[in-house]
Amino acid sequence: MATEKILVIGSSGQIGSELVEELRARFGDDNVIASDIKTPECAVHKGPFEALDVLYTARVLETIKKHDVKQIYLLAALLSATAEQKIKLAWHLNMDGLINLLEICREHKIRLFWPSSIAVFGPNTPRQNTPQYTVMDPTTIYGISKLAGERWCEYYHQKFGVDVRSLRYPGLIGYKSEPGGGTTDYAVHIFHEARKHGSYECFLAADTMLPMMYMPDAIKATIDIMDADASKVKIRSSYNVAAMSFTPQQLADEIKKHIPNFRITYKPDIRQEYAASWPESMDDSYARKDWGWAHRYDLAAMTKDMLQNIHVESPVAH
Ligand code: NAD
Ligand code: AKB
Repeated sequence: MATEKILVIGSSGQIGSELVEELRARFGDDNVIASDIKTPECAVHKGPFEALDVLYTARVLETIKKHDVKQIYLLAALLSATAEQKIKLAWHLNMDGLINLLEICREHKIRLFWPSSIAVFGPNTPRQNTPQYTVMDPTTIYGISKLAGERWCEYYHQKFGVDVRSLRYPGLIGYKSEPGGGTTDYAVHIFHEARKHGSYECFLAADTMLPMMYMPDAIKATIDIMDADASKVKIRSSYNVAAMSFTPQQLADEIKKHIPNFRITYKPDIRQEYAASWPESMDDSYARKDWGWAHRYDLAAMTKDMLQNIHVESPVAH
């Protein structure tokens, strides 16, 4: 049977650039169409690329038809910190982008992956071992758009049978790509600054515990849920997935095991407020039970791998 054609929308971003690389390794370069409003800088994009604005429905449809696309990963969005600065654009992109795609996937029977976030939770959510089903009262426009998006996904699945699959990603950490304007970005920047300057000024407070995941695990979770038998994907809003939780201080202590003179200082900014409303750790037992989710990297393994792969000349540093 021929491999289904896959379209990744938002492929030049932190997740997209690594997801495209892995999808192409698994399914072949020509079967994975990268697309973004921004031209890719990454050498990874050796296969097909389409310049595409997800809000321009006619162009999305033209691309789908041109390549006979059967699966879409929709990654185009504004993340928490950027979204707070551009609330109307964030709502427009994060909501209308999704709704356009749900409608297209309904009409053309396309399987859709759309990521949610730990930002769907809020100050009245239990913060430790946050359950799959619990109070959700997000305080950021990003979190509000993700929560509304989850409801749209479930609605389109229930009413129209759209095969939409979703994960509530925690903060994602990787060395290959730059994070795109989120609150958890410190956990990437810290490694580049540690290598480059031996020090880092953190925009979150020392004891801010957040759920995090190493990018190889996030990519694996994403492809695993898309490849799972439909009967196993029982939750069509979005699944909690987890790997590790740590504070900036704990991450700095782990980095010091490799770079003993590393120094961290703290200057919390507005992002501290967003982080303080999010979970500290997540209960992901539904994902583990339903479709076999399992993470590989904990704090020690992730830190070791990040530092092995980041060199002084690596481009990501803030
Ligand atoms: P990113 O900002 O790095 O990448 C988003 C990409 O979308 C960018 O390349 C951007 O150019 C593109 N884009 C923006 N507007 C577009 C448009 N109109 N049309 C087409 N492309 C457009 O974000 P990311 O970190 O890769 O996140 C991808 C998804 O995962 C988002 O939905 C985000 O909310 C979600 N997520 C990410 C994290 C994380 O830690 N990175 C955590 C939770 C959820
Ligand atoms: C952000 O910080 O905005 C993202 C997320 C947790 O959704 N990394």
